[in-house]
Amino acid sequence: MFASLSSRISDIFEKLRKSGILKESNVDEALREIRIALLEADVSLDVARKFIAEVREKAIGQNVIKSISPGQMVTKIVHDHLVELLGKSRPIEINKKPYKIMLIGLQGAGKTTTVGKLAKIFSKKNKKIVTASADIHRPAALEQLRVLSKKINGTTFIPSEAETDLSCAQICKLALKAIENEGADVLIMDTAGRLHIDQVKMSELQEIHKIINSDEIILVVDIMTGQDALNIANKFSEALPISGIILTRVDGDARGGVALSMRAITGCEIKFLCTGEQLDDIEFFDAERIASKLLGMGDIVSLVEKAKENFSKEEAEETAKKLQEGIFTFDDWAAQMEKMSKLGGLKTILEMLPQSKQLQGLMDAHGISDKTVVKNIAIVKSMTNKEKRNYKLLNGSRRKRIAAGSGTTIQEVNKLIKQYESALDLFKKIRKNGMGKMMTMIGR
Ligand SMILES: Nc1nc2c(ncn2[C@@H]2O[C@H](COP(=O)(O)OP(=O)(O)O)[C@@H](O)[C@H]2O)c(=O)[nH]1
Ligand SMILES: [Mg+2]
Repeated sequence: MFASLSSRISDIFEKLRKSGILKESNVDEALREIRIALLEADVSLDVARKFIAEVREKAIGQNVIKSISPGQMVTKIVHDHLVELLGKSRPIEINKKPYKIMLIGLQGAGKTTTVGKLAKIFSKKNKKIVTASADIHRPAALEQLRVLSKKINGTTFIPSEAETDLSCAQICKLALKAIENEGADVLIMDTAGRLHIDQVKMSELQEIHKIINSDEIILVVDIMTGQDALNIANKFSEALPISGIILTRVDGDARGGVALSMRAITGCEIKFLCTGEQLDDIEFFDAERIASKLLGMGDIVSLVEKAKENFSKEEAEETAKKLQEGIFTFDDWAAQMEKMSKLGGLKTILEMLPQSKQLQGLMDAHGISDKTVVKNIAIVKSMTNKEKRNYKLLNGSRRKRIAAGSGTTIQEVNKLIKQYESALDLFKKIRKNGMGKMMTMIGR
C-alpha cells in the first residue's frame, strides 16, 4: 500500500536525517520534495499546500537548527501532521441493538463485497447479523450477497429466494421484521449504485435510510477512481448524512493520495481499508500506522500481526526457552528460517521494519538473501540428527558429505557453520537483554 509514495518520502527523510546540522534551506528543500511527492500521489493541491505550510511553520518555529537530532525532529513533526491529516477513526461500534448500517456507493465500488467483509468481522464477535440487498435492479447483485452471506456464521439474508419482485421499501420492511424474528444485533443493508454519480438515485437511498432508520451510513469508495473519489464523496454527502468511509482496492497500484485527502476534504472518518477480493481482506484504518509507514518508520504492527499468524505462542515460548538455556540447535535454526520464508521471505519482513533500506544494504553486503536461506535449509536437512545437536562433530569429511547431499559447496557449508557459531555467540550475549521476552511477545 502506498508503496511508491512511501519510498519517496522515506528517501527524503533519510537524506534529511543524515545531514547532521539542519539549516532552514534543508527543511525547505525537503518540504518542497514532499509536496511534489504528495501531488504525484494524487493528493489534492489544496490539501498538499496547506499540509506543507503547517509543517514548515512548526518546523521552523521549533528552532530545529539547534536541536540535537534535527532530522528526527522534523520527521516527528511531519508524522504528527500526517496522523492529523489522515484523521483518527473510531471503529464501527455495535453499541445498541439492533445496530443498522447502510452501505452506499457507485456500482463496482465494492459495496456488496464489503457487506460480506463487515458481516464476517461482526460474526467473529458472535453477533447475529441480517444482511439485506436493496439492489433490486440487478438480480445478480442480490444473488451475490445471498451466496456471500451463506458463508458467514450467524447471518440471515433478506429477501429469501421465495420473495421476488419486491420494491426497496418492501425489502426494508422484511429486513426489519427479520431483525426482530432472529433477535439480530446488526443489520447491514446493501444498496444499488450506478456507474456515474449523476445517475445515482439519491431519493431511493434517502427512502431506505428513512425506513430502516440507519445508525450508520457508510460510503464505499474505490481508491482507483483517484481525484474523482473526492467529488463522488461530496455528492453523496450532500444527499445523505454519511458517518464513515471505506476505501476499497487499496491493494491495487493506485497512488494512494485519495486516502490522504479524503478526511480533510469530506470531514468524514475513514473506517476501513479493503485490500482484496476475499472476505478477510479488510483492515482497520489506523492513521498512526499509515503515517509511520509513509515515513519509512516501518510497519511493526503488521509484522507482529503477521508473525502471530505464523508462530504459535507455544513455539515462540519454546524457542525463547531454548535461547535462554543456550540449547538452540541447527534444527531449531532451520525451523526458524522456514518460518521466515512463510512470512513472505526476507524482503517482506524487511519492508515492514524501520530502516529497512539500511538493513537491506547490510544483508546484501553479507550475501544474505532468500536464496541463501533456501540453501541453508537444504544444508541443515543433510545433517544427521547427531550433527544437528552437536555442530562440533562437523569435521572436514562430514562437511564434504553434507555439501554433496545438499547440492552446495564446502565453502557454503563452512559459511553456514560460521554463521551458526556467531549466532550462538550473539544469543549468549543478548540472553540477558530480554530477547526471550520478545519472542514470547510475538507469539501472543
Ligand atoms: N482488488 C480488489 N477488488 C475488490 C475489492 N473490493 C471489491 N472488489 C472487487 O470489485 C468487484 C465489484 O465489487 P462489488 O462488491 O460487487 O461492488 P458493488 O457494485 O459496489 O457492490 C468485484 O469483482 C469484487 O471482487 C478490493 O478491496 N480489492
Ligand atoms: Mg453490489
